[in-house]
Amino acid sequence: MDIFISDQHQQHSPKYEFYRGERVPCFECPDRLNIVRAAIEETPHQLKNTNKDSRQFLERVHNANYLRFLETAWSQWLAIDSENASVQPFPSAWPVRTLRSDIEPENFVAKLGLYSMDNGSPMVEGTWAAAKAGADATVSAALHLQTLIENDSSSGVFCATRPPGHHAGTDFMGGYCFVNNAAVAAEVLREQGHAKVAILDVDYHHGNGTQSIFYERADVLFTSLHGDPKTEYPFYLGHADERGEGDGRGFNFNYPLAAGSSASLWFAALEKASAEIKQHSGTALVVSLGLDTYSGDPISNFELETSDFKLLGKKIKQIGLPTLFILEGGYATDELGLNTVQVIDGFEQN
Ligand code: OKP
Ligand code: ZN
Repeated sequence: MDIFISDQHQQHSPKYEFYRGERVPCFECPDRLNIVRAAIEETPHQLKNTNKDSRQFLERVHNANYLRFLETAWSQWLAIDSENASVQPFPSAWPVRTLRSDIEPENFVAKLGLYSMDNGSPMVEGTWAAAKAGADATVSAALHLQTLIENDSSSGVFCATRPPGHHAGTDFMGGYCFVNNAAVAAEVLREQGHAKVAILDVDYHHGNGTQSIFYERADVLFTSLHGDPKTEYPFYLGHADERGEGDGRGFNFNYPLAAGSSASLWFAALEKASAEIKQHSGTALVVSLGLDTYSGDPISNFELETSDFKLLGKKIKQIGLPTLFILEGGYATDELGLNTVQVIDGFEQN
């Protein structure tokens, strides 16, 4: 399988996030992708160039005000005080019910709240460069998949990027995510002539951003297995009764599972999601591949073991569509490389 790894991800290296009331070292860290890269370099899989420009696709997925904010956030932060260079900004106020989100405030922290769903996306000077490079890698991978499809409809391509993307919506960041790479990938495949693209999100956390971006569209099917939002992040989306709206009605499928669910329950839900995808006559599949379903993940609570990731790759292959894997979460850093390679091997070994 050909592999794309974002080469600018290390520029996004925040020190802290908030966790259970404390400031702790970030779970979403550069070592994650360094370890994935090292594991892939031990395999015969080829590393490809990630240099396509994602701009036009980012503009389809995200609104202009939000993209402008992301691009200029760091200079706005420094403009408040040059000593902010060594400080991470965090939002502290949000325009929830009854408050107005139609006027962009001038205050930087107020803007940060307007464009965030939580305080969980720490930002540093290189965040935009890393997020943009991740989207560039995604576009490069999606276009490459298209060239492979012309020869072999069962092809797969893997794109390893960070920060992840699936919590980011049209005009907000959240949960470590700034730009929605899976949505960018789906838009590229649509433009390449796929009338219907399916997304399968297997990250532990519901892909609220991806769901919301396509919620009223019939051309992109969204399916997701995840920890039940009644107890698990992102809490406010991801329930089974969310089936899409307007043109998108019937094109959204959530399979929430109780925290602590076994691997066999998880694979049973995967069968259901796969059946929906097969029924929808899509011609390409984007997998939001979170590996935080691993039993050893420090912030998640499913029970998949390393060998289960090989089975996951095999099951995804059996869906029978050209497949683009996009890395999302996975915070058991030491095992992330091995678990990633298992998915790739499982997909290839059919
Ligand atoms: C991102 B992805 C917030 C701490 C909790 C939420 C987890 C984000 C997971 N201050 N963070 O889906 O793996
Ligand atoms: Zn996750």
